Amino acid sequence: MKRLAFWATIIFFSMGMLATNIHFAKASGTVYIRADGSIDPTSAPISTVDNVTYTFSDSIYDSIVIERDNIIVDGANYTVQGSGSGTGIYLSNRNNATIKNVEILGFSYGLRLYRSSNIMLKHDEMFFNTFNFDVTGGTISHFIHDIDASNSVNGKPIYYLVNLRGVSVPSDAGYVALVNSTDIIVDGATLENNVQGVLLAYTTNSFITRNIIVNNSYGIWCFESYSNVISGNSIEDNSQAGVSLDWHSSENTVCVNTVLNSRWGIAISYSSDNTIRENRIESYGVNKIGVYIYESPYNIVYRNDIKTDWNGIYVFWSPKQLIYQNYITGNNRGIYISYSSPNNTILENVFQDNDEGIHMEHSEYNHVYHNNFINNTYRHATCWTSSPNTWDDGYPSGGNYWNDYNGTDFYCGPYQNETGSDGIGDTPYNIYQDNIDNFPLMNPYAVHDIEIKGSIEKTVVPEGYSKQLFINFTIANHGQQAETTNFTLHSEMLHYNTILTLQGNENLLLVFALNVSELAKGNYSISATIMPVQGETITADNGYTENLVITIPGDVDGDFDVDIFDIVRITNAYATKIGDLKFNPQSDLDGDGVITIFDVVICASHYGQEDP
Ligand SMILES: [Ca+2]
Ligand SMILES: [Ca+2]
Ligand SMILES: [Ca+2]
Ligand SMILES: [Ca+2]
Repeated sequence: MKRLAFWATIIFFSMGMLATNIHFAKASGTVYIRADGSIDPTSAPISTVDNVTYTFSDSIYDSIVIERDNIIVDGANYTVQGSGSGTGIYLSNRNNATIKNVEILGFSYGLRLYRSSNIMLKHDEMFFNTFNFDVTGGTISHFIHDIDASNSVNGKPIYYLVNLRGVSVPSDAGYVALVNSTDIIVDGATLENNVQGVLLAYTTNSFITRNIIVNNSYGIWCFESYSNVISGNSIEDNSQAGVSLDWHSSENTVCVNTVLNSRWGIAISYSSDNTIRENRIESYGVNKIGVYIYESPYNIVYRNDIKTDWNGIYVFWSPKQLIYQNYITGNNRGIYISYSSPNNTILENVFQDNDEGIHMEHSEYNHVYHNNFINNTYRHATCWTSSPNTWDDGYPSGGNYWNDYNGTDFYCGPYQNETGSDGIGDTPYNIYQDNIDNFPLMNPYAVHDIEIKGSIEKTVVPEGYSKQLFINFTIANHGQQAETTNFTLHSEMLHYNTILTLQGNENLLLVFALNVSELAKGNYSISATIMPVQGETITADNGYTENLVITIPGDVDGDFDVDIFDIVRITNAYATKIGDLKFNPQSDLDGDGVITIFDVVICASHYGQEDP
């Protein structure tokens, strides 16, 4: 099908505006620029006089493989054209090469840089390749290249950012790479037909949002990249992974994305402490996995909707995941825990209409409780392990709800021998072989979980700041029923305490205006808590703390001096306003909601001051 689609595209294209550029010439065989400088075959329309600069004298209708370092390949605006397979130009383990003025089309892969360093691309155009562009490697030098926006994929510029901080990628991007960079925003681009839609290598604190990322091999590929946020993207039909967090890519957050039809919706490999939340992940077809966790401990997966024809969540060689409040439906196996994946905690999920809810193999000390197992057609859970896992949380907390449990509830107590019902079945539920839920729930488990999120207007505030400083709290009830909690705000400026009642699934907004004008220079802490409600297990999200710095006017980064770094922060956010992703509230020194020359003036007028 793929191939047919490709030719349909080419035919359409050949009837179009660039028809004269298309020649279906017979493939001539792969052309090599050999390590010794020779061109193989010698009949290829490439010439060199110094074995350094290689210039095309005609188009080439097959692949080119470059085996020599320290060269310049000048396509002289000719094309390298394939017939639907192979790679246009391939550089593997090369150093210091320039490829310029060439059009590459009609291959599976247009231009690939594999474990190569110091490559310059100029005026190269890749189009109508299944995957136009690819950069892959294993060390930082494999990603340090000089590739500017004169290069394009499908007519859109490549933005290949190296060693940058605090910039936004233009939304007309066709391919985006962030290398050894921090504080970068990729917002609103449509990225398609590359090996990576977005490549992050050695990149931190960056924000990938509201992009459409389709028909790549990897929608977003993160390598040695941490503390990035991937949020609100539409990630579809990427053949390998929608999002891949690979090789020491830790502490990233992947949230509120739609991830459809990839082999692995979200893949985590050799990486820890990532958060995967509130995504819709669906894939249809054999061997498709919603969330794939491979050799990666301590990731948190929650409140996702996961629906695949194979494994909803596949945990392989990975201990200590926390998987909760996911809606896992219609999978072959809802969660598949395999090969030495101990100590995972699985709670408060719904497993419905899967062939199997949970399938465990060779993995011990997993703890599964407070889940709802409903109409899983083959079996609710299967467990092939040498010792059983734990399927309840003791008494009276209880185990799971199994919709085919047919026991009764006339008794209570840890031995279920005292008169009076307690919502827990009087006899254990036999899950599989030695695996037993000692305290099966008589009714579906009802989630009790409230959460607080806070956001303060600015965290670095000039001494004597005369405006009110606003702090917002959103308090969410993730359960279906009303909850009552005690809210407490602690700060130097204000102590506040109140009882709150939230209806099922309600979000409540609390706004406080703090007066900070009297505060002396220094560090202050603001914290807020909501008291856990009855039956609440997830309590890490019941508190908020933020550090507030009162400092010299003009000090943007809060280190108690006014220097060039403060000026740079202002200029990085220059001309932005509240609501813009690049807006930095710390840079808005006069607090008028816009970063203007007046903020620069304040900074400049205190320039050189430091404290103490
Ligand atoms: Ca009972
Ligand atoms: Ca909570
Ligand atoms: Ca400073
Ligand atoms: Ca301002």
